[in-house]
Amino acid sequence: MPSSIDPIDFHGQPALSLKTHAGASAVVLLQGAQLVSWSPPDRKERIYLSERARYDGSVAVRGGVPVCFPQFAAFGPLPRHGFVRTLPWSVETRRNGDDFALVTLRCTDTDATRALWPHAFSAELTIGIEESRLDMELEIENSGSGAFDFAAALHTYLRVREVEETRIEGLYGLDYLDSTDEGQIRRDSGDVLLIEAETDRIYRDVSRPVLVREYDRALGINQDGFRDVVVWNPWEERCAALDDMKDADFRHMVCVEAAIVHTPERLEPGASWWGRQTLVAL
Ligand code: TA6
Repeated sequence: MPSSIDPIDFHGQPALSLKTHAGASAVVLLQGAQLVSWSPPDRKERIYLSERARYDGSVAVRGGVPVCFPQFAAFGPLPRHGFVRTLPWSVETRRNGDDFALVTLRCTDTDATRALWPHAFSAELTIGIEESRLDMELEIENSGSGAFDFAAALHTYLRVREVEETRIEGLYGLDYLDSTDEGQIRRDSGDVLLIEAETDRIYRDVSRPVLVREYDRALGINQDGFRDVVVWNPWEERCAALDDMKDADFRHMVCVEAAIVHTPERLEPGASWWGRQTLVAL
């Protein structure tokens, strides 16, 4: 079977199903251009998606890879994580060859977005799968007549078998903002990050790959253009307070996000920026 890209219905929402000859697959919702599933050729799912996620368009789907833009979290006056994660995106490009499948989705400003944030922009997300690799590239263009500043993230929810047995490597010596402790700036001093409590860290200026190791598999994560890495797990209490996540699900996920948060990016009229996150199943 050659690789393919097909429109599907995913919990009542329009989506695209990508498959490669080698057996890798991915599903991308048109709402938010949100990737909700990715498995490499071993067909083992690598992305966490909540069984209680809501698909009525009123909130972002819990899990997958929400796109955050032009604001991250509650660092500003806009809705949490900005507004593009709940907007309908259009399909711009689909390409597939023997061993890859790639789609580009796009969204632009509307009357509703300009009422919240008075700027003209276009956002394009290109998602590609090939062998054991997933690439997600976000491009933002300033299509208006004034400069703007923005924050952005690919808020990647990874599926792990048991979060307490997961080791995150590559963040040693880096400064991070600790959102669980009033935004204190701290320095990571362990060679491995273990998730054993609520964790919400925004690491600054990350230029090395991050490795997420489980006992019998690992995931390499690389990023370009994005400067920061966010690591999030809500742990027991906060997870129980989320009505779109099962109480015990904090054990089976950890977010490792490619982000621009510490220093927002400035875009002059006509200019564009891009950032990419690459996941490689090992
Ligand atoms: O990226 C971490 C974070 O900003 C956390 O603070 C946490 O709240 C999470 O994102 C999820 O945010 P959401 O608005 O999707 O519930």
